Amino acid sequence: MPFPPSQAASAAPSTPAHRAEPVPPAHPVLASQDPELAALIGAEEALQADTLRMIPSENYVSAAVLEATGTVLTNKYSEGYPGRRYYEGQQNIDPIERLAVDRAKAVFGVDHANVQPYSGSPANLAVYLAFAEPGDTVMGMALPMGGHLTHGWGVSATGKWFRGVQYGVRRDTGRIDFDQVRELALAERPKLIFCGGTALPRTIDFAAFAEIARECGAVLVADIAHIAGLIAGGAHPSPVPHADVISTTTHKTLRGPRGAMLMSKQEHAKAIDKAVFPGLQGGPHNHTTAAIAVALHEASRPDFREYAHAVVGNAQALAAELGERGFELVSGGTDNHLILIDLTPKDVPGKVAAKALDRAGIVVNYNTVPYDPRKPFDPSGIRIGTPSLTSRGLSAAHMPVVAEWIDRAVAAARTEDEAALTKIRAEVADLMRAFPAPGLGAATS
Ligand code: DSN
Repeated sequence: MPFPPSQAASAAPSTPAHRAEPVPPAHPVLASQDPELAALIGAEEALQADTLRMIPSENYVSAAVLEATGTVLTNKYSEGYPGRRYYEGQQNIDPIERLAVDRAKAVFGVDHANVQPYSGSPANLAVYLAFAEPGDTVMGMALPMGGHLTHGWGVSATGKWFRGVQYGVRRDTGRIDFDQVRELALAERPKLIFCGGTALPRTIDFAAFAEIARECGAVLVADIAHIAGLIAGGAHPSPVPHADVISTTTHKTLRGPRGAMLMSKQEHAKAIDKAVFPGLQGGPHNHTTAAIAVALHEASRPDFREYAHAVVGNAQALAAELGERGFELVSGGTDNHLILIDLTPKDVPGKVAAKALDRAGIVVNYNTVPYDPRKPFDPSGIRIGTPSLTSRGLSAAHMPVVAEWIDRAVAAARTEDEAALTKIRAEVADLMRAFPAPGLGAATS
């Protein structure tokens, strides 16, 4: 579901490009004091308003989340935790952090929540610090299979300082190979097993991972960064009570500010807190903490459940349309918010397609596909998702035209038809004008 009207920026016009009146600047103080920067922010607002944003890890936050992010809370140092700080003047900060923690516990049904990690990678690093020693074996999904850098991949600190062993998906189904996960886990006895990732279009079987982790004595970490909003909205099964630790960013499907949280069973609470501060970080970003609290409040409402289900419904409708147009979808479709497309049969490399789609006003990222013969910087696929367009109110009824645009843009990429891309861009902007972006101000378009 789109944001209710009260959550969209009140100044957001429905047809901004057609206004005759001069548009007042969205950030008047910034515009007068630093026009160069204000112009860049204004241009980004216009870009986010006019384009079809389909990077599955992106979204639009509400005006309320945006407001909380831009507050005086950024002025304050608060090393420590509520009631146990190393700085004075925490009269307002402590209740703000407690609110965020309590809301996280309620939304996800967990014993413990830490809302201080700066983002997903530091959150995951804190998990290593809490449960492993340098050189220990850890296990996660290989990055080119859909995992994440911080799940022990070689170029990341987690793969340099720990011994990463990596599982993947089956070549025939594109789904996680649980026989391999189990064999590897029992042979290698990792301290940590990560499940979750960045390019997994299918439901994660947390119970199956938990059984394997139990068998080999590992701590199971569910990295739900991509699907946190779907879980909060009941559109994906929860890792509770299967995972020992849950790691998530707050800015993807959860629709909060750029930040992260670690959640756990009570027995791990102390270890997690100690690892985040003082183990890894200094003062928390209080403006982010406040905005996380706002986002969690929004995520607890019935309309968020509708939104989460609509994200999945839109992705499935789009996958079906793309399938009919001959696109090869990894695993054959999607259960969640993202679709991974292998463009090999379309004879267009992922990067070429992503850049052409960008010129057509459809913003995606190029991505490796499982068993990709091409290099990560020039892979075979693109990754697309529906969180942002769902936040703007697009429904399954719009997915045929979205699929058609993608199809036409990929064909234009192959034939280097710039005019076709320009035409699609105009059509995209036209549709997006009817769906004002939540959170964006008066300077859009
Ligand atoms: N960069 C994020 C993504 O796009 O999936 C993961 O950290």
